[in-house]
Amino acid sequence: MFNKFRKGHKPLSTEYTKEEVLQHPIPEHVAIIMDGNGRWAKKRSLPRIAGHYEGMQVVRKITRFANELGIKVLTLYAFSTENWKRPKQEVDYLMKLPEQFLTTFLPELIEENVNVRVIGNRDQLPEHTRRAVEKAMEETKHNTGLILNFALNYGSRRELTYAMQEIAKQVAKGQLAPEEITEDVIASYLMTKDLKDPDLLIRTSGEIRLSNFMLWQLAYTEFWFTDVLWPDFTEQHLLQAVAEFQQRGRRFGGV
Ligand code: V07
Repeated sequence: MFNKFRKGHKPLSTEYTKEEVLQHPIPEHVAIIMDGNGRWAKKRSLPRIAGHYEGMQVVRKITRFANELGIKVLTLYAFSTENWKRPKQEVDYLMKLPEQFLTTFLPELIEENVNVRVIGNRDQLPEHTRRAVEKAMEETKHNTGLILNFALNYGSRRELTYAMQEIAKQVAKGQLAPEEITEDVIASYLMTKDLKDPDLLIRTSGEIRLSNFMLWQLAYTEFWFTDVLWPDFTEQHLLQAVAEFQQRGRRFGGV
């Protein structure tokens, strides 16, 4: 209580240990908007792509730790449908990261029983990127450990639009009555159909918005925002997010 604040006015947040956090229920599905890679690089007078590279190393580190904590699904927003508007050379570099990540880390992810998945439109990806992610999905599809789910060329409105088109086709064919369109039916047309909704959403880098990420799936999710830039994100930050999640009462609109 008395030392909750430093001499200045920066809140001194509590450090948590893994053991402490493991004494309470762990969120099953954690989703992360990994923002701040470009800003991290700019602060160091490095090109933006250096920030993306560093961010990729943090993905590996946090994946390992999430698995250790017993998190079942980790969804990472790697590339949005809006990210194509960035300079071509940055997009070209970003499209090499899935391969680079998988070339470096797939053997150890397999060793750790990780199941790699991708949500998003793969058809618009460069051939080399699509092949790398499809190979990883194929090689890990029977793994029963952490589901490492990358949102790659993902946009939530695009996902919902596509779902509505598919449902409308069923209705037009007379195979589905409008009254039969339930929440469960809609969820079954989304790219996350095999996953439970996220329990916890983390966004780094101080932006307090969703940026077209999992709009349907985040309806009851707890949000945790931090000013920390993604390349500076550590295991301790994840522990902090999970610990605060554990302290919040979740009532699903009930009492
Ligand atoms: C990307 C690194 C993390 C920070 C955010 C932007 C840059 C890992 C992947 C990836 C994607 C699919 C896959 C395996 C790895 C990735 C992109 C960007 C486009 F199957 N990191 N990372 N993909 N960054």
